[in-house]
Amino acid sequence: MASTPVIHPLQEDALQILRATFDGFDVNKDGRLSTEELLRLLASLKVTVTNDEAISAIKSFDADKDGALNCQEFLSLMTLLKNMTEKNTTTPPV
Ligand SMILES: [Ca+2]
Ligand SMILES: [Ca+2]
Repeated sequence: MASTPVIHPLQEDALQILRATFDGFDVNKDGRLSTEELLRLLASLKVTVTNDEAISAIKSFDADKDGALNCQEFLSLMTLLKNMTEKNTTTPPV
């Protein structure tokens, strides 16, 4: 109902945003993000990765081994990225 900031990992709202982002950056509309498309998407999120890092990220999440990320694979990647970002801002238990 009320629009709250995204504080929980991947609520339905966040999923919808990510799906829309995926669509927006899938330039050739083949339903997959190539390395180049992923690089542009991450850059728009202010996540700077090298070409090599993008390739290895795709490899790690490429469940069906087609060399690109489909929407489901992309969501897995973004969940991990989000968790990493959140860990950075959380005080680790001593
Ligand atoms: Ca594509
Ligand atoms: Ca794939």
